Amino acid sequence: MRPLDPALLGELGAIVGADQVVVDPDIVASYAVDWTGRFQGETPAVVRPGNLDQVAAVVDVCRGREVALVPQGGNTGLVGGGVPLGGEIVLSLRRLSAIGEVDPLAGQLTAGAGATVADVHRAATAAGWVYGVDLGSRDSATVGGTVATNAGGLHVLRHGATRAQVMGIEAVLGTGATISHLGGLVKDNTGYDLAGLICGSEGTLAVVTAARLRLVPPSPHQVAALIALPGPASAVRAATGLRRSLPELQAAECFFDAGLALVCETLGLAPPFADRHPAYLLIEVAGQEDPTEATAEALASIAEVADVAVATDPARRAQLWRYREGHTEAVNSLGQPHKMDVTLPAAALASFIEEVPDAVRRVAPHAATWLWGHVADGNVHVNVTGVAPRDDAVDDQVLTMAASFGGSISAEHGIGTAKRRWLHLNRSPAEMAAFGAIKQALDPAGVLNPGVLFSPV
Ligand code: S2G
Ligand code: ZN
Repeated sequence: MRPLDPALLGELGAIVGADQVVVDPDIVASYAVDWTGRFQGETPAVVRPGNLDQVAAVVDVCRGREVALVPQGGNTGLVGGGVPLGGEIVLSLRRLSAIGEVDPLAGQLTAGAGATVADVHRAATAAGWVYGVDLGSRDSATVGGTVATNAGGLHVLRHGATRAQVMGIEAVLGTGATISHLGGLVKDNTGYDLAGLICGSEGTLAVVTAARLRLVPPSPHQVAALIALPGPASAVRAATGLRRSLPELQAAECFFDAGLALVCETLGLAPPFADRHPAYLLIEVAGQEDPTEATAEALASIAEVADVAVATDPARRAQLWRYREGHTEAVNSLGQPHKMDVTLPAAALASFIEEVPDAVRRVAPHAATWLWGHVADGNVHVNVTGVAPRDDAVDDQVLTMAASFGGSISAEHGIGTAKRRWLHLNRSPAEMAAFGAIKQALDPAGVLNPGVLFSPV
């Protein structure tokens, strides 16, 4: 890796402090690879600003010198969108971790981009509220990263994805301009929704430095239930039925026999039931009153239930969730997976789940396919192991199949660099041209995450 131009190194050090411009190869290496290990880049330096003004100054210097930046939060991304695959400088937002006081009347807080989702949960809970986004990587995923990717997670069914929580944003645009609109007004129809645009733009238009987040009332009574079903179609039907009969349903997750067996084996867990079953649906119901009875009644109305486990106490609920949340770790133990996070129309979801393993085998006979996901969102996580990291034949097969079923090639993980060659399957030339016009307007020098969404010029 070519070292950074000494003049630029000096300018950056003058902005953030010499100790916050890291060039030691052993240290910067961890910022240059994603946590699955599949996307390995390199960077001449990691720059760690401590406040908004420093972020703006760094963007301005790099913009002026046309030096590319990859904004990075907790580095939990899964599509190669937060690591320097083109030798970019890494702009780490982890130091911007302050969280403001919870506004008790509005039920909102302002969090710095470097605060973790878990930090926001703690701040909200301490003030008698709840933050509506929750995901497995909560302890390392940051507010900035989850805003940049419009992260979904486990409670989209009840509270929406990150974009639905964002009431305002502070960010440095690729033009070098700073926008700060953090008032959090619930109704604010004053021109373009810049927060909504920047949310999900994957660091290609602006560097998110803070976000105003809405909070939701606590639901102190929670019940989890794991039900065994004869197959994907019954899991989809059950999820829809439970959505209708349980208004306080806040999670509906599905996984399947092979994945559960792998989780139990890898994590040393006793299986949930005496027998193995083709499909499993894990639900969570949460309300101000105890929902156990309503949940039991709703489950009793599902004819195909082969077995059921219901949990109210936190430890037992956590045990049931471990079967679901352990999938990522268990699949990773087999080696670097190819991760395809897709959304299907409800009517096509079950047939996609049933057909995708054979589709994978047609292009990779020795690969293994692992499926799980947020069934009420139509979101399936297709993980394939036993394929070389750079061999993207299975990616092509799965993403093309999802699009052919009327689905999206990215549900919640974004496009990053990994999926840009398939973006045309979901977006028309007119849409891509609009994307390009927006990119040109907000990042005219093309220095913000140049390899993400668009192929580098
Ligand atoms: C999930 C987490 C990351 C992955 O399990 O909901 O979004 O794909 C995923 O392993
Ligand atoms: Zn997910």
